[in-house]
Amino acid sequence: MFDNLSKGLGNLIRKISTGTALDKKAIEETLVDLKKILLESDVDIQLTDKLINDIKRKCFDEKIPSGLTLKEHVLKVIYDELVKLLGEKSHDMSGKKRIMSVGLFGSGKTTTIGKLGRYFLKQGLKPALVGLDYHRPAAPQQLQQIGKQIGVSVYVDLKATEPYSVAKTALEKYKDYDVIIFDTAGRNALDKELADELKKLSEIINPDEVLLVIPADLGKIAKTQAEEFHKLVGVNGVIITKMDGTAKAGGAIAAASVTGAKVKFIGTGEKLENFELYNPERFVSRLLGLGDMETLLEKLKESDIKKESVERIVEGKFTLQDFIEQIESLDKMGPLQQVVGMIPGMGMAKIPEDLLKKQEEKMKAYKIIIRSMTKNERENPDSITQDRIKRISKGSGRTENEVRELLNQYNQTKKMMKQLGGMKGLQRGEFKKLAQQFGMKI
Ligand SMILES: Nc1nc2c(ncn2[C@@H]2O[C@H](COP(=O)(O)OP(=O)(O)OP(=O)(O)O)[C@@H](O)[C@H]2O)c(=O)[nH]1
Ligand SMILES: [Mg+2]
Repeated sequence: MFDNLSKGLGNLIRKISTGTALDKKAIEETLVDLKKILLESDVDIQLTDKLINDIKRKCFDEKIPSGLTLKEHVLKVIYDELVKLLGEKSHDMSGKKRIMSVGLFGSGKTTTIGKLGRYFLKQGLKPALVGLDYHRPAAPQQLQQIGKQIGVSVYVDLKATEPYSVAKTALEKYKDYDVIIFDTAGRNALDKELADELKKLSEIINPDEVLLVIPADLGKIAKTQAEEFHKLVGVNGVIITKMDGTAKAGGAIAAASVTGAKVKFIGTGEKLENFELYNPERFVSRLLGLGDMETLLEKLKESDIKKESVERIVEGKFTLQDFIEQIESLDKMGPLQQVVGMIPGMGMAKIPEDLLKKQEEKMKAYKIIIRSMTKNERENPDSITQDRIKRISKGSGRTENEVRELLNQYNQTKKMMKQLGGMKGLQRGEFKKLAQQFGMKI
């Protein structure tokens, strides 16, 4: 599925992650590749240019968020912008009772309605399907067949010549059902005949949701179609069908999204189970082929957790609890170094090597020691006397020297923090900025 787009983007991401240094030139080259990949997927040129410019601005002008390397930042920016291009949010269908499908000939409406019926059934709801296509011969029978396949009630009138009375009868018949899905007829184009029919049906049905069904191979043209149908009957959501077997899927989704229409589901094959709720984040992760991206996002979340302890550091308070948190996180990303790095003029500051180095054994020992301290001792390590050191050593099963070493490390770090806080040239504004980066309201 979405082979070309996925392969192209996957390669690009791999190139960034495994490549050596990432400088401005390398990022520019990457973006040239990205542009090519998007245009090949029939994403509109203006949308593509905007995306590339937004990525450039974020990569070159914005500060790298705490916890991320430049590479990770670039990956994250690309990921975010692609998600934005492809829809930003996912949307479910909860609480929608009367759903009307619209779309041109052969776009996949009837099949999609079967898929939707199956989807609601799986949600534990009681759906019904209503056939309103009395234009194309055998359309009602097609829907009946689909209903049988999924075990959902279908109402059609095989003798009907127009859809309006059928719609009225169905509304009455299924008034106690959870969801009623109406299958309308298609035409070659959104001509007057189709427009009149849909308008009239929309008045009778008074739908909670009008779903436009668009085949993915339309690519960027999907935009015009979405706009036209929206003007006519007010489209709430779009379903992009036939995502399988076209290189234009990305273009169609982007085009539909840009009209403000929400892509709600995607059809990924002829079978009724080839259907999924559309989630742009998951979709982009899949396109990019990322286990990596998930790890990256997790990492971002982790760096959020450290807000409080950084806040205390900035305030000049720094307890043993913070200390152990910092040591633990060094393992992952070294926030101490970053805190230092973000302070103007301190980018190159050297923090004692053995504090920054990953020292798993020592860390374990420190944790055990800190755990066997009282709360007061943890918060006021200066109060720890020789006697207490003895007791802590006994309680934790570590040597007195180790306890002293821990206290030394802590004091060194605290001193360093103080120095940083009192450094000349460290303007309040900049400090404020630093604090705000950690989400603090100052
Ligand atoms: N590969 C693939 N084929 C699909 C998908 N959805 C629908 N189709 C096929 O597209 C063709 C048209 O589907 P229909 O559901 O009949 O389309 P329609 O919009 O109801 O067509 P009309 O009622 O004639 O306007 C059928 O052969 C379907 O099997 C999909 O997601 N992937
Ligand atoms: Mg049909």
